[in-house]
Amino acid sequence: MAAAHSLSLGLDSQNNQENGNFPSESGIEKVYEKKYREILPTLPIGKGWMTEHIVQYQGFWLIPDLFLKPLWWIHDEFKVQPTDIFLASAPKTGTTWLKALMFATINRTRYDFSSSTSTHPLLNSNPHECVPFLDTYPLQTQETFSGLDSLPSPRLLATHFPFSLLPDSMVSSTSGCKFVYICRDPKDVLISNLVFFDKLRPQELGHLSLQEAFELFCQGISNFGPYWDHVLEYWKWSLQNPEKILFFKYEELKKEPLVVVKRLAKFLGQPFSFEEERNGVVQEIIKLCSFRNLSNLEVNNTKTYKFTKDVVANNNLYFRKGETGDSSNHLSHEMMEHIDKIFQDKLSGSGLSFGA
Ligand code: PAP
Repeated sequence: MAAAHSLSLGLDSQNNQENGNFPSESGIEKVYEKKYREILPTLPIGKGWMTEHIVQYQGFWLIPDLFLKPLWWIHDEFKVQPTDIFLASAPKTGTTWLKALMFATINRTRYDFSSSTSTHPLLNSNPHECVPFLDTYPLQTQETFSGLDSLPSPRLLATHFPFSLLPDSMVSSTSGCKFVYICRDPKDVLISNLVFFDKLRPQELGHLSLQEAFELFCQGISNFGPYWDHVLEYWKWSLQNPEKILFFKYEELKKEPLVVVKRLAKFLGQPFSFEEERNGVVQEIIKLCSFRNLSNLEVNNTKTYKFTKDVVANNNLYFRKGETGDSSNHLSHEMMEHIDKIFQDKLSGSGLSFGA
């Protein structure tokens, strides 16, 4: 996979600097420029899904100019608070849905969400507005991490970074903070990734075909992939630290949302009271965060969600079908079997499996 590297592959951070992708006052572009230029040429290159190329950094595939400097910055500058709650996930596994559910659950006494005059943020904002991504925060907001200090406690933050790339300050058992991880059947993850990133892929790069995406995915080359390693690392961590990380599948949430949301609230230290359950609060939260409700939001334009500095995501981008098993409408029987086989092998002996 490794290939002759060139800084003229659209990965040139000089462009970012000129585009002002990083907060100028932080000096991040200067602080990490030397390191970036030294490390970049040493990294294996693979075909990108949204960009021309992605690089393999410490075992995982990342879009370098979007994620390398921010990763280093997180390590050096991000100050964890013991009450922080992190949503961790690989892309297209249910992050948006879980962001909404966690935000609604944690803030259920703060915002009224059932009356017709409700001003609940989830009624006019994309869930990505309500729960920021740590990974892209500096790029999206042009702010330093101190901007996150104004979030009410507990802060809800999200990351697509794999477990092994996170700083000790976040994952150490003494840090106090908690993690919730969601994963999803790899076949559906592949299709959801392909459709999503194809929409963000610059026209001049042409489309990524289903066959290409399938082959890349099976080689582990996807954003924040290999997907199996992303899942396995968090899975193993959850077995060792069940009080620190709650691990579940998108499919479980689809099948039994009531059970999962109650488990979530309990894990986050805010279990639903008997009265709340009797009054249907859990059902209200599930309804507020349903695919139907979130995908039909009249998102407040003044708070349009930025995917990166240049890409302003519209609300619909994050809602396609929201079903389990849709990949069978796209993948051949052989492709599905092949992916199932890879994941059976990779997850073998771990106690985790995806329904084949
Ligand atoms: P992200 O990594 O860009 O944040 P993420 O939210 O993890 O994406 O995944 C998007 C998937 O979740 C989409 O799946 P699909 O492509 O198979 O349709 C999206 O439709 C689905 N999704 C988003 N919101 C919901 C929801 N409320 N209920 C069920 N599925 C949802």
